[in-house]
Amino acid sequence: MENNFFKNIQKIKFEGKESDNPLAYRYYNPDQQVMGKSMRDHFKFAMAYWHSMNDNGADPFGRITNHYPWNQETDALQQAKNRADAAFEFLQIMGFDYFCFHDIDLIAEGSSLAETEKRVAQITSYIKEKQQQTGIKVLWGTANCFSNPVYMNGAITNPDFRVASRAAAQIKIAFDASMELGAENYVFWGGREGYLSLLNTDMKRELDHLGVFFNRMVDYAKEQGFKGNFFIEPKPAEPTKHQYDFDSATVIGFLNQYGLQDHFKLNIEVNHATLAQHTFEHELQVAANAGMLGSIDANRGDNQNGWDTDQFSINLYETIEAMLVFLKSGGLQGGGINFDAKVRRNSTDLEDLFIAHIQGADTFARGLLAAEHILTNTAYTDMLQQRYQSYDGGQGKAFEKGELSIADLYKIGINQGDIPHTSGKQELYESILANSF
Ligand code: XLS
Ligand code: NI
Ligand code: NI
Repeated sequence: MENNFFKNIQKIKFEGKESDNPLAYRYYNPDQQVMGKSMRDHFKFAMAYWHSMNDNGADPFGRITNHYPWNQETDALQQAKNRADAAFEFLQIMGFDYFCFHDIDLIAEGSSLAETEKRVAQITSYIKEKQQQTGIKVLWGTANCFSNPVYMNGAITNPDFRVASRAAAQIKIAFDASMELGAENYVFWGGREGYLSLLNTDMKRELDHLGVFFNRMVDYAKEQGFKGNFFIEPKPAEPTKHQYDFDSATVIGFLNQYGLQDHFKLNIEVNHATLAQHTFEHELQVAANAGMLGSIDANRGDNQNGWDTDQFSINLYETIEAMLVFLKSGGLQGGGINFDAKVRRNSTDLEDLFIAHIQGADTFARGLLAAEHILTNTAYTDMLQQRYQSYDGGQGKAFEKGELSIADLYKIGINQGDIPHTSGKQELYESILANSF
C-alpha cells in the first residue's frame, strides 16, 4: 500500500501494554479472543467520516485551524476523491474494517438537491471500487438533514410539507447510496427534529409525521431488499433546544407508539447520554432491556461543559461499566463502535488523528478485558444473583410470574415481622470495578 497523505505513518500494530510507542496499540489486539469472540468482531471499530476527514477545527468563535491536505482541491468531485483516498489510507493504517458517513461528508452539497444526488452517485461509485480493493465496509450511512439552512425549522418534522418532503427525498438518496456501498445499517439522528419553542409548535402533529415517515422508510427498505438494521440515535438537545429523540427511554416509547419496535434499534452515543443527565451505561442498559442495543457512537463529554464536545474515549471507569452491560447483554445487534469524536481545534498534527483513534480503541479494549475479568474471575455475578435470590423460588417467584394477587401480597407483607437491613454493598461492587484492570 502506498500512502500519499500519511507518508510517515506505518501500519499501527499491537505492541502490548509495556510499549511506549504512541503509534501502537497497547490493549487492542484484534485477533485476541474475549469470551469466545475476537476483539475485532466484538467492536467492529469504525471511523466517522465527518469528524476524521471533514472537520477543520472551526468553532463559533474562530476560523479553520486544520487545513487537511485532502480537502484543498476546489473542484468538488476531485476534492471528494482525494478525501476518499485519505479515508481509505487512514483506515488501512489503523486496521479498522469500517467507516460511517453522512451523504454530504462524502462530497460537498450541490446548489440543488438534484445536483447533490448526481454528486453523491459519482463519489459512491468511486468509493465502491475502493471498498472492493480493500475489503473495507460501511457500518452505517445517514443523511445530514441539519446543516442546510432549509432545515432550520426541522426536517421531517418541519411545519412546512415542502421541507419535509425535501428531507424525505434527501434521506432516500442517502439510503440508496448506503445500500450501494453495502452498509450494514442505516442511522437516523434528528438534530433538527424537535422544537425551539412550544409556543409555535404542534408537537403531536410533528411526532405523528415522524412516525408516518419511519413507517414508510420500513416499507421502502423492504422493497429494496435491505438486510441491515435501522437505528435511531437519541440526543436530548443541540442543535435544537428540545429534540424528540431525547434519550433511549423516549425513543423506545416512540417506537412502540408508532408500531416501529420490530424494525428499529438504538445507536447510543456516550456524550448524548450524559447530556440527557444519564450515564452511558444507563442508556445502553435501557436499550438492552428492550432488545434494541444496536450500535455505539464512542466519545466522551467534558464534566465542566454542557454540550456535545465529542472528545475521544479515555474514561476507563465509564467504559468498563459500559462493557459490563455490553457483555451481559450479548454485545451489539448488527452495529459496532463508531468513533464519533474529533481531535481538538488546536491538535493540528496529522499524527494526532491516529493517536486519538488508537487511544479510543485501547480504552474499549481495556474496558472489555476488565469487564471479562469481573464477570469470570470475581464474586460479581454471584453477588448480583444473590441480591435477587428471594425471587428465585417460593412466593417471590410466584409474584414474579404474576401469580399473587394484591390480597395475597397483603397477607404475606403484613405477617412477616421485622425485616433486617440487607447491605447494598455498593462499595464492594466499586472495589471490584476499581481492581479489575
Ligand atoms: C451529533 C450526532 C451525529 C450522528 C450522525 O451529535 O452524534 O454525528 O451520529 O448524524
Ligand atoms: Ni453520533
Ligand atoms: Ni453527537
